[in-house]
Amino acid sequence: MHDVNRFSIVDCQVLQLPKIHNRAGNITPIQGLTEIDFEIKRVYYLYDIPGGESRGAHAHYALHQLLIAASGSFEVELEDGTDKKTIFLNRPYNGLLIRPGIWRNIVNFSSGSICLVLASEKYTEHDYIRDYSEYKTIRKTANTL
Ligand code: T46
Repeated sequence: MHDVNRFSIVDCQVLQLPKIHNRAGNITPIQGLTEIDFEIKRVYYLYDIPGGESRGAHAHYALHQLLIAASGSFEVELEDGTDKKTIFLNRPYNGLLIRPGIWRNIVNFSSGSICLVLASEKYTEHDYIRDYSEYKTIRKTANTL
């Protein structure tokens, strides 16, 4: 059984991550099941994003993710089938938790920005819902049960 109908956008919050500072710069460590409530099975990052491009436009059945603006800034548009909200990320010590069943669109990347992602599962295309009308049907069905 997957978690696609378990979460709403209220469950997608910006976490304040640790920042260890000294005069030579900063370090932000993130450990699975410590700073975030899942084990990290995969790390990937989006970079060299051409101006005006967007990423995402899908939801996941089971994946939990933490998105970090490791450099620069971008906006994350979130939707749970009912409500929407937009989160602006521009600090490497903030991370946006995105839960299963949340449609996301990542837009307005600043030049040279890097979106670092920590994921709870290895990559599988079977975990994606890439069709928006299918997504709406899945969430609507859940809301009427
Ligand atoms: C998400 C946002 C933030 C892989 O082979 N392995 C991977 O781990 C990933 C993430 C992607 N891919 C392949 C699958 C596609 O052929 O890379 C290609 C582009 O993937 P996608 O169109 O899903 O990329 P984004 O940037 O739209 O979405 C990605 C993640 O897929 C998604 O989970 O939340 O970044």
